[in-house]
Amino acid sequence: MRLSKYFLPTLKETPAEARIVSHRLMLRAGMVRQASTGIYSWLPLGLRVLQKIEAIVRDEQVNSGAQEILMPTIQSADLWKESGRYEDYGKEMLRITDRHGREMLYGPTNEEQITDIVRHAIKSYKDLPKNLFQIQWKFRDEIRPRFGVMRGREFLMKDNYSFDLDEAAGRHSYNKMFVAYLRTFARMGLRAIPMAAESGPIGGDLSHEFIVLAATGESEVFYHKDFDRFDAMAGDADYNSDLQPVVDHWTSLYAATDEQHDARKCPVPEADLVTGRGIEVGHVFFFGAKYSKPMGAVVQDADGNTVPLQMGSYGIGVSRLVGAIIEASHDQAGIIWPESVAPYLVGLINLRTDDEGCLKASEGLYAAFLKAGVEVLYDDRAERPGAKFSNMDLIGLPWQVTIGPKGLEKGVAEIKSRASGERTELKLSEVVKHFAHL
Ligand code: P5A
Repeated sequence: MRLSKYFLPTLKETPAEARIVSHRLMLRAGMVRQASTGIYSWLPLGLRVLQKIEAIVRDEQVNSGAQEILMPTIQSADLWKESGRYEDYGKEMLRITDRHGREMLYGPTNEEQITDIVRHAIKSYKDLPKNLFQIQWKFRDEIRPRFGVMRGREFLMKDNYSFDLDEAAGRHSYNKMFVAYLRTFARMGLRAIPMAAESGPIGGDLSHEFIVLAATGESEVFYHKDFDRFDAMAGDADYNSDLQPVVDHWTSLYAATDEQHDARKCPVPEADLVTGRGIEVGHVFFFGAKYSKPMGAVVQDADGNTVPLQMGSYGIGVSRLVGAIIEASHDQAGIIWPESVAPYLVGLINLRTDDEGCLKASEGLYAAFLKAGVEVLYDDRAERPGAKFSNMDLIGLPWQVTIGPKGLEKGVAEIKSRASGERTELKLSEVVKHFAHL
């Protein structure tokens, strides 16, 4: 993409309404624009990141054996009356009446809707287990929408739902998601710590939140200092094997959010306890028959008995992750995207559009990048070098490739790593090959 043509409405000033760094940087880098309180439009640069995150989430869901579906955003209130949650959900639910006076709602989550689908389709233990996921917009009329996309009213969630015959099988499905979440967040360069959590309006008595540590996180968190020595990956555990040891390993050390933590009962001596802040990027629940029983989602077991399905639900805040990744990875100059979610891998900068040699070399490189399938944003604008550099630093692409008259005399381009700031030179003929291999 040529920057001269790109719709990238960056801001010079720091917007006054943005209180945390990710919100400020997303507005300044032209990634999103607020439409109304807690509701955002995604502009080209922001949407690319959102889609990269979505792709990783999807890939890890599919790897774990889950199947993708897409449910509507608007639901009928009738289903929620069946489960008993219609009244309980309170003001956070956006309620709508259609032209026939029917009560509808914009889904804040989809337990009822998926239970309705499954109760009509699954009748026998032979059809189990099943795990269905979607990546779909949700609406929660949050009392305090804030921090940009981190606590929005409309937000993108990956939600999935597992269906099993008995509790042991349900627990295995829960463990699979636990492992899938560890892998998902690690691929985005995040360290997410699973913490025992309250299940709140979703229900059930087994639940973990996945928390990314960040100074600006909404939750106060308490965890054992040895977490710092845990490696980020969940290993290469096979999804068909017993995953309880992996889950036990990750839950062996104390970790709790302020909702759960009680200083008087905390088993960790003060000297070993770290207090910090965190962002909840995922939340998993096992709630057995909470929805299947009142909604009549039952199957026949091997002995011909009718039993309610054992269910769990699992959420990842896809749009929240865009903010969380920025909170975890930025500096004074702007965003530092991990390669896996970067909107483009390379920012190509032509320092002198008025110099024929620079123009020719830059255009040549740009064409070669495109041919090699390297994602590149090409600053071909007639701007000052300083403005170009600060713009590239702000939007945070992992690599900057600069063409200038001095380098060209030696036949080289300058390569800068956004993360380390380290600069090297590469022969022009080597540049595309170098990035095509990353
Ligand atoms: C699990 C999937 C659920 O809704 N039902 C379906 C369960 N869980 S949850 O914890 O309430 O939400 C899952 C994740 O969604 C993100 N999230 C939000 N992101 C942005 N703005 C919000 N207002 C918001 N609320 C929830 C979080 O990442 C949460 O872990």
